[in-house]
Amino acid sequence: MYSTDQLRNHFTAVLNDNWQDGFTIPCQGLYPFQWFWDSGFIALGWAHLDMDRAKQEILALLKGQWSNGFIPHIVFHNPSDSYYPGPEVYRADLSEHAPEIPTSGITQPPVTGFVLQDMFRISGNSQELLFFIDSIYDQVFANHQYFYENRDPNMEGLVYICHNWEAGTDNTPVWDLIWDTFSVPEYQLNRKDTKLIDASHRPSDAEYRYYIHLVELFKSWNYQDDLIAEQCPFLIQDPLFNSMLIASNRSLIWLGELLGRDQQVEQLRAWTELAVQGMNDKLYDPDLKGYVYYDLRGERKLPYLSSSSFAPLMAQIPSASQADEMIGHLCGGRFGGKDQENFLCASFDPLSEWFESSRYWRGPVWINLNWIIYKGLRNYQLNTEAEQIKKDTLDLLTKYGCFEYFEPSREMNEGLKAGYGGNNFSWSAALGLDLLN
Ligand code: 9YW
Repeated sequence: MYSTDQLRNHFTAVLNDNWQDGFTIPCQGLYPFQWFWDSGFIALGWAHLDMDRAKQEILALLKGQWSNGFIPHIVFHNPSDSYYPGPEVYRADLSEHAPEIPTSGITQPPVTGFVLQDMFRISGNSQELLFFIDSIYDQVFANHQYFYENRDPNMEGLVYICHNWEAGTDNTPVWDLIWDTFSVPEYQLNRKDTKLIDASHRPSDAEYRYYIHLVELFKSWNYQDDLIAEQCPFLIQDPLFNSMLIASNRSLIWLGELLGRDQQVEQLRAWTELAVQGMNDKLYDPDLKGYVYYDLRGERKLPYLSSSSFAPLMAQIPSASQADEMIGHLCGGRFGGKDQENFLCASFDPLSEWFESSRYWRGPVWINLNWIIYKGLRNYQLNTEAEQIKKDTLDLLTKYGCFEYFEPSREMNEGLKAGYGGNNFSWSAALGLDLLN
């Protein structure tokens, strides 16, 4: 057990070790570049320690932004052969919008907007930080504009993701239902992750072939959004992704008002209003009492609960009564367990036959989702549940260290190694720091 000071020192050491020249890698070996949503969570950690590094983190991400506003999920700042698939697989240069610096060609949940508002709060509302935010506001706005103008073909306020890696929750069991709708060639994979991490804690090769196949399709279409919308077999409206976009809209509105950006604020308000309505009309499942995915290609709801089902709380999307229904799953519910035998919050419904407690996004607890849910519960003054998830998060980090993901069962945790994936993982440290402050 660590004391709070030791824990803070440990989190700080992890971030310092993972800092490269101007940005932070998620984890040594496993993830040697800069990832989109990682960079946001990591910037929050830096904001508590060194605001200049937090700013550099955001600027480094924006170096990878495409001319159409798109922000890729990986910016390959430096060469490394410890990760697959690298820039030579993505071939982002096939797009007329790609920048000079090599990037991937898919995106991730857009967290930058709300991270900037949090950085401003952590800075004590510093005028200098507001100047910084003003200097990059147009770029972050352009990213939201890209989403609403290119990824909402039915004008419902809900944007789609076209690749499982865009979700951030790479192999949630729900994607299996999509993989069942098409087949893919026997690609030769060059995986590095399974050489570094126990393969039983990672997605299977069969799943990776689907991931690579989607990238091959995008390349054959030169990453043109209209062709992706018309033909991609994976086209999903994701409650987590849309919640991050809406939470960021709200922050850009708040910051935009301070900065006198009336037109952009008006546009953001219009997107947000439609988006909240879309989330509640289409993605809330009253029987399951949570938000679920919608498969646009198959025109069907995918009615399964995961930790993503609770993310809308952070973007203030549910009504107070919906929020009350949703939290029935946490303390004493299917996620926490009748006697709270699970740490909050498993990444997939622990009572589902598809739940796997140690495999990546099929069950383990992830610190960033816990942080998102904690923030959401606080928005609704659901303090008992908020304190439980905060305690569970810090307990896991204290007991096992800054792992990438964790075993949800408390019983299995006793005496066993229950931190999985990469160790000294940046967002686990950064968000741990944020929770301690
Ligand atoms: C991959 C970097 C990324 C995260 C994702 C997580 C994992 C694997 O690691 O993705 O190869 O990109 O699922 O959310 O951003 O930490």
